[in-house]
Amino acid sequence: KESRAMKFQRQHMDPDGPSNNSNYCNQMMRRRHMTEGRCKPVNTFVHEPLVDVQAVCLQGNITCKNGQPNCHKSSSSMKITDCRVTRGSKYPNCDYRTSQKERHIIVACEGNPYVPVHFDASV
Ligand code: UM3
Repeated sequence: KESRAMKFQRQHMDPDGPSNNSNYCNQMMRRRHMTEGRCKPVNTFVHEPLVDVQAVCLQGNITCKNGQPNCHKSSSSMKITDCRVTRGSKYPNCDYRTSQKERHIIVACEGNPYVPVHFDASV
């Protein structure tokens, strides 16, 4: 079974990206299985080495949007791509807008080793 840590990597890690093309999200959201059953409305890919994203779990500790205490904000800004489903997108034809950004990321971490399991926000 897929662990929460592996699910985070599938949904949010793309260290070698982004290909700077407006179809990035349409392709990646499908390739990473986030368009099965429904179109996942919002999803962020991080274009930094896995070790650098895992290290965020040791950086500034903050409260998550859901009130849990285990969120962490990256001390540096990171290259990310936000994917947001378009108005007019109709399952199973999931259509996304691709936006490249440089932001501090906020992730929730769990376990031993203490690793990212959820992407909370970018700021
Ligand atoms: N989400 C992002 N980026 C944002 C905001 C939300 O990827 O800037 C995703 C993460 C959550 C989902 O999925 O929206 C619901 O909050 P996850 O827990 O599987 O990471």
